[in-house]
Amino acid sequence: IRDCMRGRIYPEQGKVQLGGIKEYTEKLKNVDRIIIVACGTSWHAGLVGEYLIEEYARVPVEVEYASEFRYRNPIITEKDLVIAISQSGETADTMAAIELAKEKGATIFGVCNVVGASIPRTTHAGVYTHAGPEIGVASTKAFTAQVTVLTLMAFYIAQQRGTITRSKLVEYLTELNQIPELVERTLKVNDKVKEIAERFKDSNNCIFLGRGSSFPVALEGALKLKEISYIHAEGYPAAEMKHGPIALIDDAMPVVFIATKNSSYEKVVSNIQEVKARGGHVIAIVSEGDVDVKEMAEYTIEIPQTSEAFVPLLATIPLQLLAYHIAVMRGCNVDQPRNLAKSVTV
Ligand code: F1P
Repeated sequence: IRDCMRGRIYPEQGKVQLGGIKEYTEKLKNVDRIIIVACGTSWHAGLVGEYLIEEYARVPVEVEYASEFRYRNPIITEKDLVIAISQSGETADTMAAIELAKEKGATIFGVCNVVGASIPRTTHAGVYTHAGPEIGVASTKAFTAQVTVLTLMAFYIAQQRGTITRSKLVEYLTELNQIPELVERTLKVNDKVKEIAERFKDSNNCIFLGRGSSFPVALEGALKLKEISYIHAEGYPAAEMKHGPIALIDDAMPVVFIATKNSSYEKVVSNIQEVKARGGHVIAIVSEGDVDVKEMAEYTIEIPQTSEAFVPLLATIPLQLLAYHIAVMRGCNVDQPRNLAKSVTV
């Protein structure tokens, strides 16, 4: 996250500078719609991006699975801005989605990790994530870096369009600048997460629930568990639970909530009560010092309090650790999960 922000944010001046897209300032000022295309974990980062760009820059955003987008006949025009997100920069579905959008005249930005990979070579402009090499197949630090870049992009676009005041930017960027230290503090939850992993390592299923920008975090928590522990896991918006998934809750179901003290806290608390009433085992990611959820949940994991915009950067970490510890305890190879390739090039 630190490498990703270096030279790009100036908290005291309330300024974001993104050299890779600076030639497109006029485009960003006038753009009517942004389409984000990506696969897997990168798609989840895109959903966080949607939340941030709509919230701060007030531009409508659509987030599409590249693997689906490329095969349908989507409406794209030269007015659109397409942001392709990919850790490897080689994912065939994302490449094909870019080609399709390019043919229709859209402007394409890339958010990639591997410098000089195929995607950054084919896009018009872009921002690198600088997360360093991802050793394991499943994306982890790349996700955090992608979310950081998308946060910077949201503030950058907001700055160009005047949808955010300088004083608000000073406030947000000052907080963002402190996120690397808060991540270090968050990593201290490791022993607690290990204890939770020990308790639930033999589960066959797991549900992850969150609201707002924590919904993609729930999706990512579920994907990590699937990818490296081979446990069937699903992420849902917490409010969607009552429309179906609630039928799955019984005393064999662990349910992981992202329940930090942000705008939807009260609503998440009532979702926790609904799960508890059906015998589900509640594991909750909460803000430091939380009292209410602590009384209700079987396990809580405390993370530092932040503005809603930055919750995904912290809340994802305990979920990645949970998937990691469960995988190790089940004897799975966390770096080389079965059936998965680092770059899906077909
Ligand atoms: C997309 C992705 C990863 C996943 C796995 C397979 O890759 O779905 O998110 O962890 O490695 O590919 P990318 O386009 O971000 O490189």
